[in-house]
Amino acid sequence: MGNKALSLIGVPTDIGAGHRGASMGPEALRVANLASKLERRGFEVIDHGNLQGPVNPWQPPQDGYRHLPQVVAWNEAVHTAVYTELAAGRVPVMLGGDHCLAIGSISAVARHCREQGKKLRVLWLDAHADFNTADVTPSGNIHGMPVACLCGNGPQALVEVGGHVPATTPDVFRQIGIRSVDEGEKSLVREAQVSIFDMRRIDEVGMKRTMEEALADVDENTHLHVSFDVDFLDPTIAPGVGTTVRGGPNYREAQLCMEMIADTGRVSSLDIVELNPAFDKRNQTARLAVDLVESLFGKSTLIR
Ligand code: B3U
Ligand code: MN
Ligand code: MN
Repeated sequence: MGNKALSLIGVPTDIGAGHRGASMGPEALRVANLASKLERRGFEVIDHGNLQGPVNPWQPPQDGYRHLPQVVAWNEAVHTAVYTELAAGRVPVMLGGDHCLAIGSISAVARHCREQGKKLRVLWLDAHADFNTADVTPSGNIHGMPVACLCGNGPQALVEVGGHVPATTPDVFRQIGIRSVDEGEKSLVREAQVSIFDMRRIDEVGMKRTMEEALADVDENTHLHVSFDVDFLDPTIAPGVGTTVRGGPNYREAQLCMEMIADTGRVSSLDIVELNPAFDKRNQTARLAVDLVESLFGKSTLIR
């Protein structure tokens, strides 16, 4: 891990989600001692506190989207904050918040990479592909749409966050742990040729080979962004999310996944999203997320 300067950015919103409560995620991660645990690992951590944005009006979808203007406002704030930290040479760590915030964070990372001549890779750890559009979404919830929006397939106001359209392209993504893709969404990911390492693939070849393949073309010039949706994890170990999907990676598989990402030494930005304390028990999912993020930043159980 090259860059040891981390900036925590709280994004306390559930504006894109189907359940209330992810807005409490940032505080749950702080209560689970994220900052001090990373400091103990030799990182310099600045906690910038929480971004602010519109409250959740809890309305039904309009034209296929729930809370579109509010989602835009949150993501503009995220984009600015992330771009500022990257420009200052720091590693932004988003404390979410629902997964719609990835529109702001990844558009900022992509902008930074364009300006710096870096190659962008996004590891999307999730049970879901988050590639829905207004036409195919079963819910209107924008946390099911960020990857599509980032690739230019979404409402103009969201596709334009950060100013460059599209913010990025499907080939930068490597999706891992996927096991819930809606019918219409399946055709879209197929058409866009998104690289998906789904749970069947992980079951068949194991997490080691999966991660070797997902990380194959990461090189010296790569900016690696990790978008960690906590529902990636099996619900038996991570109940504190709004949309649990059974059959996710277990503790050891998740640890190996994080350790292999850490081994690249290229992690340069991170989203921790969809943690929902309203569904959690004694903050156990937040503590697990912190444990895994420590591994992502180089904590190793190996004796070498
Ligand atoms: N694909 C479904 C469910 C969903 C997506 N992301 C989450 N849930 N967390 C949808 O509503 O788009
Ligand atoms: Mn997600
Ligand atoms: Mn998900």
